[in-house]
Amino acid sequence: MSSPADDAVRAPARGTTAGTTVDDAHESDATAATTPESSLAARGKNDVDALRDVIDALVRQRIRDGDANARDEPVRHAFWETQPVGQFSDDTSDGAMREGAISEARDASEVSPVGGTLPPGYEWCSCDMTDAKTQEEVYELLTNNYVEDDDAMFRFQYSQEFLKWALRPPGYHEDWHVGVRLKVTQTLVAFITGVPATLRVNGAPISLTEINFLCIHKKLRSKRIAPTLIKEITRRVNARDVWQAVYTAGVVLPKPISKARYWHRSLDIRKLVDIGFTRLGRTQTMAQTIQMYKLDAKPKTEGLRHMTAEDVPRVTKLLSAYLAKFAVAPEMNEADVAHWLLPREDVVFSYVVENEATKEITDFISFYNLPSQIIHGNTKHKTLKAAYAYYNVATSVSLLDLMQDALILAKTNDFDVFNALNLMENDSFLQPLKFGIGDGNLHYYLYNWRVLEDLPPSEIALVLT
Ligand code: MYA
Repeated sequence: MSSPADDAVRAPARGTTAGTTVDDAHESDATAATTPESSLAARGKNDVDALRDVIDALVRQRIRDGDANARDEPVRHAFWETQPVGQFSDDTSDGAMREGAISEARDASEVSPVGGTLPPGYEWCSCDMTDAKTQEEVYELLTNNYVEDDDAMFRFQYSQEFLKWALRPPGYHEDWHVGVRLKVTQTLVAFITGVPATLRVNGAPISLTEINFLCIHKKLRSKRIAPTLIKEITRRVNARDVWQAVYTAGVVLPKPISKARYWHRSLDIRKLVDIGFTRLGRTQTMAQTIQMYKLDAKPKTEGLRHMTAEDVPRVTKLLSAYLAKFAVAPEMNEADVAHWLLPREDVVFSYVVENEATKEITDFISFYNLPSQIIHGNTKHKTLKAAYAYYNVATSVSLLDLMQDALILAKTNDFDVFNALNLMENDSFLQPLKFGIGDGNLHYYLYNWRVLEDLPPSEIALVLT
């Protein structure tokens, strides 16, 4: 999950927040992002409070942007500077650096069979995600300690069904679901996961792991446990002869291959305003705003229906052909497509358009359900129900028309907001469909794989859960 903060909209997004105002959504100018300044203008605070908010927001923005900082000193990364990842100091201009692995693969049998050293009183475990008690423990840890927005108003709340889906794709390994427990009570206090995948990067297919759900209990923060967790999962992944990884984060680390942005499309504007996720534009009434976001009751695309198991081969074909267009994309076989894209109640929603005459699947819609807990308490609502655009392919209609239907389907399924990254061809529908730009970035990273040139988000076709 995940994109940065202002005072207008806050959504947890892998360590950052996302923001939009209703004004943003209908302005045609892409620079309509909520800025600290614009949020100041829109609020009725006194001058001192307002000024303090602006300064806070600017500081947060600089930190997120890894903009060295105001003193012109490079941000140091005691851990990340020791890892085989692209560094900000890399000079790729003279042809001395090659695209590809940074460190050579070793013999997997040389990998240490024992885990790294933890602080006294803690021990490593593998989390068996088929076990109901373990699922509950992981759920509890994440529900109370995972990604929040900068102002601690919302926190991701992955459901247990979602976690089972995200962590048990074909070929998954239980030992890549790494936990740390308190020895005495066996309480789970930290977590990081990897799942196997194949990612094509600038033409090279790489067998790697997708890393996700890095989480440390709030009481154990800032003790350098994260590097220990990362080294441990690296050891376990290397022991299975895998030497590369892909991951996303809101924070800036050495060194992103791409920077994407979240956009938000209001579906239940009244609730979004109520919970402080969005605020109304200065000149708009609630009635006007509801009208502006109104959607048709039913999708428009002829023949749109739920995806079924029978569609898997044809969806695999359609999706593979589409993903081939992008510089960075997963390679999915039929088993992967069946796992990741068949509908799962309250987890992933998928729809196809089948051509009556040819029986071909021509179009595909998918989004997943990732709610956030409302933790600020100034509302009767407990949960923000958010749909996240996943993989979408349009060939018989425009992507814009197809995504208009996706919004209708999300609304029908009772979602409050529809979120999408500006990946792939998503730019073509974001503004026309009244998405408002978030004010934070989601950075894409590769571990032990150098990419010579940064990629625009339109070249990234990987959506991680
Ligand atoms: S992104 C989601 C991250 N999770 C959250 O935001 C949940 C809430 N936050 C927390 O639980 C903690 O604050 C975390 C840090 C655990 C994030 N990715 O222990 P520390 C570096 C990578 O004192 P804490 C996701 O899940 C930081 O720059 N590194 O810090 C993808 C510093 O290093 P350096 C991060 O706050 C995860 C060091 O940790 C992140 O107590 C991909 C400080 O450690 C971050 N999101 O804990 C992981 N945040 O000094 C990498 C901070 O060098 C996988 N840090 O700057 C790499 C591939 C591994 C496999 C390879 C196989 C070949």
